[in-house]
Amino acid sequence: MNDLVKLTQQNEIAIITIDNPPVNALSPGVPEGIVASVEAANADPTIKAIVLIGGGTTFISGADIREFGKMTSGEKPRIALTPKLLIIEDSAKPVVVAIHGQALGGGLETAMAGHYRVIADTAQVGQPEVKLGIIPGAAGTQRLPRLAGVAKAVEMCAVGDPISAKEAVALGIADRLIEGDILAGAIAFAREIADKPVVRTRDRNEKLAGVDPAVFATARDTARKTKRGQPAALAAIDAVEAATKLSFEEGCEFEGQLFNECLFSIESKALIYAFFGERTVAKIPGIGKETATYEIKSAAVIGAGTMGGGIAMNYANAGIPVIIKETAQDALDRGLAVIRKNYANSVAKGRFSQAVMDQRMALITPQLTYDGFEQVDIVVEAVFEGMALKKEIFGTLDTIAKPSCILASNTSTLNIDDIASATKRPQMVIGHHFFSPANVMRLLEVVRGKDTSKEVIATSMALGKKLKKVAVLAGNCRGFIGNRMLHPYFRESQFLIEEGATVEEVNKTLYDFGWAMGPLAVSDLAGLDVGWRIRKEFRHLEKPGVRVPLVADLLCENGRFGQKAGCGFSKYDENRRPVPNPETAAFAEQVAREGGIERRSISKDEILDRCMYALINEGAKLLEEGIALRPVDIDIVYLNGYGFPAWRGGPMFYADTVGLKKVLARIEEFEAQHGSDLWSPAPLIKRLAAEGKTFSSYETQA
Ligand code: 3H9
Repeated sequence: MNDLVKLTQQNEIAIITIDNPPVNALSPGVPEGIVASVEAANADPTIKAIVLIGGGTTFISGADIREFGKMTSGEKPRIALTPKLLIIEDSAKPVVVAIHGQALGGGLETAMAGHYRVIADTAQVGQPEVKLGIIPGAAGTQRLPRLAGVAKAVEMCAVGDPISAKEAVALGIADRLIEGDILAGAIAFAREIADKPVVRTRDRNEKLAGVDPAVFATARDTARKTKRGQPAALAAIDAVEAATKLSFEEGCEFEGQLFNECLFSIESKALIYAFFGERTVAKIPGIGKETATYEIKSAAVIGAGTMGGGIAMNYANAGIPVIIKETAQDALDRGLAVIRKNYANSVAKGRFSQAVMDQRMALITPQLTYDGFEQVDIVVEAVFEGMALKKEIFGTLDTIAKPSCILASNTSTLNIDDIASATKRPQMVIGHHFFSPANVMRLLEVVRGKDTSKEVIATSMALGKKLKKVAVLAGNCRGFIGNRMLHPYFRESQFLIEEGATVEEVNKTLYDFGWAMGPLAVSDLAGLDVGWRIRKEFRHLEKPGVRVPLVADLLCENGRFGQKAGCGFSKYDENRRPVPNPETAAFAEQVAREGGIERRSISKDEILDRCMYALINEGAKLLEEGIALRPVDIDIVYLNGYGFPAWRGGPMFYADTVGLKKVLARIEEFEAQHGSDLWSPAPLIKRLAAEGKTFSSYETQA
């Protein structure tokens, strides 16, 4: 029919195949090709039924997301998919949709416009639009409740997670589960139903009646909590509710209005930016697809603490056998017990079976020696942050590991080149900075040293994907991307309490902005002693006369190490709920008194700007230094490792939405008040602001 959609025939069955790799998105030409094929099949008297299928590995992954930006910029009119789907649904000959891989968003909407759906047992279907800050825009909110029932449609449209083929059949979204060849199964099904009268999904109203209004109220409550700041979730619920109150046509009209409002929102722009950003960070300038990679078939982790155990789980989850080494039996036993407990929790929650847990546990070999290290393809060191110990370990590894073995350190702050200097193969040494809990958090900072080879970097990025992480490449500096930026952000949060803000005000302001937790709450959770230990190690680098935050140190000196001690910036009750800690206020007053700091009441705006602009200013410096390749790398680090709200796109995207001129003006105000050592504006911000540009216009210098 066109380059993207082919019409072929097997006896009395027409086969429409979408051929738009890699994921058969509904790019311009695809919906038109499907419609033209349906019309041609209807006009052909030899055809009795139609099969619609995706070529390659999947059905349709949804609308072409790249088109949305063109629509909001006015370059293109809004995609009008709904009327095209009506033509499919109005086909006089039955349309059987064959789903393999994924039917997502517009893909599921297209499938639901068919009269029947058969589904491969490994396939998934879903309405993930809410994750892009929009709602289904091609009658998904109207047809899905007619097939799956209202409660499930609300959940699928407001939460956005896909469901399995089995569940799709159980719910009535699909009519038959196919094991084996999906096309053959679809053709056989089409022959069975070819002579039956067609029933349009939009006429199937049985599941819309008698819905308990609590379904919508509960979903709205959940959405307000779990999708804070994201109006699309509430809009999706409104649109599904409309299906129970309005005719199909009116419901589609209402859905269309809400879709438009969402599409033009800043939240949607941010989430779409984040979607493509996750894929952009995998592309490293100068390290193309032609770069050779090492095969990683086995691994070893040194250290069975929280990080080491979590890292070992990642390897086992990916089916890679992993040795986990400790120095003492009791530490090894403790580490293994934690791993076992984590897996058992997942089994109890139904995430996977006991058999899967057994397989994963069997891939983990606990031991106290370096036996077998000569065979593994990668070693990840995850011992505590001390340079001397790390160097000793890397020196030992250098004598044991095979030449092609990658030597990775999970350090969060230490210099990778210094660690590499303990070996005779610095080209094989790299940072693999996982985030706690390492079996849960998606971010992996891959830190390149000055001698790390391209092949080792390419292997690390590919390995990240295999371990189901979002791998972001960072340069070597203290704290790399994430923790280096966090330093001034945390600094300001403490300065604010020294100057008169309360812990609760600081935490709430940043939480209300959208962060998963306020900065002082994060410090308490991570453990104040961690930073205290690092500060002691780096004290010699502090510039005399420059103000440093002191409250956390005072808390640590008094054993207030944060949540684990029941007390840090806040106190924690038996349910780990924070309550104000009067000691913190007293320490803050003491620091202010001794340091000649004036105490005053501080506005929410100042709290937000001081913390956010400290973060952004440091991010700009990282770009200038080449530590971060592109603003999007910083944003993806913050979205996946630090609880930054995805619907704000990340710190650098947020700065663009504020406007760099405004950001710069505020940084200059803070510089005047607090001095250039703390607040000198990044030259990059000055330059971009002067040129009227944004971070998104920044071209990598790599
Ligand atoms: C929608 O449908 C709205 C409707 O209601 C209609 C309104 C009118 N568009 O992720 P991968 C690219 S909204 C354009 O690495 P995987 C992706 O950027 C949409 N491009 O593969 C990448 O490009 P590159 C609702 C897309 O196997 C390449 O394909 N649908 C799209 O790990 C490979 O992707 C969704 O939200 C797209 N829709 O995962 C689904 N999808 O190679 C979004 C992918 O240049 N997609 N690309 O970097 C996904 O969740 C995953 O891509 C998928 C495959 C699970 C499909």
